[in-house]
Amino acid sequence: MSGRRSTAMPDLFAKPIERLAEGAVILRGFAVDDAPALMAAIHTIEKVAPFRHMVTPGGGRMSAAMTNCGSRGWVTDRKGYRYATEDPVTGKPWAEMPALFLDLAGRAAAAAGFPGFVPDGCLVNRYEPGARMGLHQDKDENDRTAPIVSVSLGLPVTFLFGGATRRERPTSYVLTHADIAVWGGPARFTYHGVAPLEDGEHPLTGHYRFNLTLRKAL
Ligand code: MD3
Ligand code: FE
Repeated sequence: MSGRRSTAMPDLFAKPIERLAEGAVILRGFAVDDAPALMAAIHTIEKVAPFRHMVTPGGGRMSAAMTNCGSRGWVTDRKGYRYATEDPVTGKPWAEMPALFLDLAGRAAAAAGFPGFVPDGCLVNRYEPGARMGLHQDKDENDRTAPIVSVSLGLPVTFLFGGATRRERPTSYVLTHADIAVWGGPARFTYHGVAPLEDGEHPLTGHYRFNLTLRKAL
């Protein structure tokens, strides 16, 4: 026997797992209990390293505002994309990775079939209405075997999941508050992006959507 629950009594609070492709899953509502603490942690992180709109090598201003925590933070400027141990704006290290981020990322990765995930950096994206992210691959990380775990907080957004090449037409999924997505194995280098954020009001985040992407950069 496996615990008190039998097949006669379904778990009304069970959270659905959606499989988009081999190695790509969405864990709906996985972070719901942790969301208030995650938001509090984001506010601590942004006091150390404020949100800013970075510039791409091509000179475009990113519409999502970004900061990082952990020993490696993703940055971009006219010189290129890279991971940095210090914030180029303040010259100081990023805020330490909160224990909750490590724990939640490890639990989500394990639930998706990637046990033992220990991220060393977390990029924090903040979207305001109209902000978007064009189709891209995440390929600045050295550890190509580790998955990426992404946590959505606040306003919902249409997420675009493409293929192994830019030419493949993406499939749309709505990512809503407290959803966690895990991208590993054959899905790790899939092209992806997000459509412009629609205006709205969320009790925890106001007019914003936040996204945490936990990575193993080194
Ligand atoms: C699929 N962020 O920061 S999260 C990013 O909502 C980024 O802020 C988006 O793409 C956001 O790089 C999308 C979903 C996501 C993140 C990483 C992936 C999907 C992914 C890596 C590989 C494949
Ligand atoms: Fe990405």
